[in-house]
Order: sequence, then C-alpha cells, then structure tokens
Amino acid sequence: MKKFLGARPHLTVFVAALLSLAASTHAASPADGKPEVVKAEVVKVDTGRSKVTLKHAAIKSIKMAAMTMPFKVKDAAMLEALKAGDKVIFSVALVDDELVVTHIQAAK
Ligand SMILES: [Cu+2]
Repeated sequence: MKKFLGARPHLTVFVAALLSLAASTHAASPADGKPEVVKAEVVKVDTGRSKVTLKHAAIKSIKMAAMTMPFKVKDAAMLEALKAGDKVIFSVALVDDELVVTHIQAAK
C-alpha cells in the first residue's frame, strides 16, 4: 500500500504533461483525437508566403463560423496542386496561437 501511494505523484505529473502537450499541439482536434476535416473552396493561393485563402465551412472544434480567411500552411509544397476555385477538404491545428493548415486535398 505504501509503495502504491508513493507512485501516485509521478502518475499525476505524467498525466498533466500529456494533457498540456495535447492542449498545445492539438487544440483544433475534437475529443476523439483525429483532426477535424473541414470543407472549403480555394479563393487565393500564395505559395511564396505559404498562405492560402479559403472560403471555409464552420470549424466546430475551434468554434469558428463559416467565412473566407487566409491560413498559413505547414509546408508551401502543400499548395502546389491547388488553384482558386478548387473544392478542398482541410484540417487546421493551433501552433503558437496561430492556425496552421496541416492537411489539404481536393474534395472528392
Ligand atoms: Cu475562419
């Protein structure tokens, strides 16, 4: 019993570390851990600045209504196959208080 109680603080620290990690890197993910996939239409592609302007549907996981806005993308190469007018699906994550597109592809 003594041994068990002694181990508990370590478990608490471990769980707290996991929670803070999840909060900082996956804030835009729903509870199941999978990134939310959002529908959008490409309005403008700016490969040089790694930005894409999207007319996006509501993003429930971050409580954002549907709107047209620019997003930073994780990697400019993600924009190579995209052009204005394309219908896409994408996922975003909150990185250093900034929304970053982590995945984007043509909608089927
Ligand atoms: Cu928005």
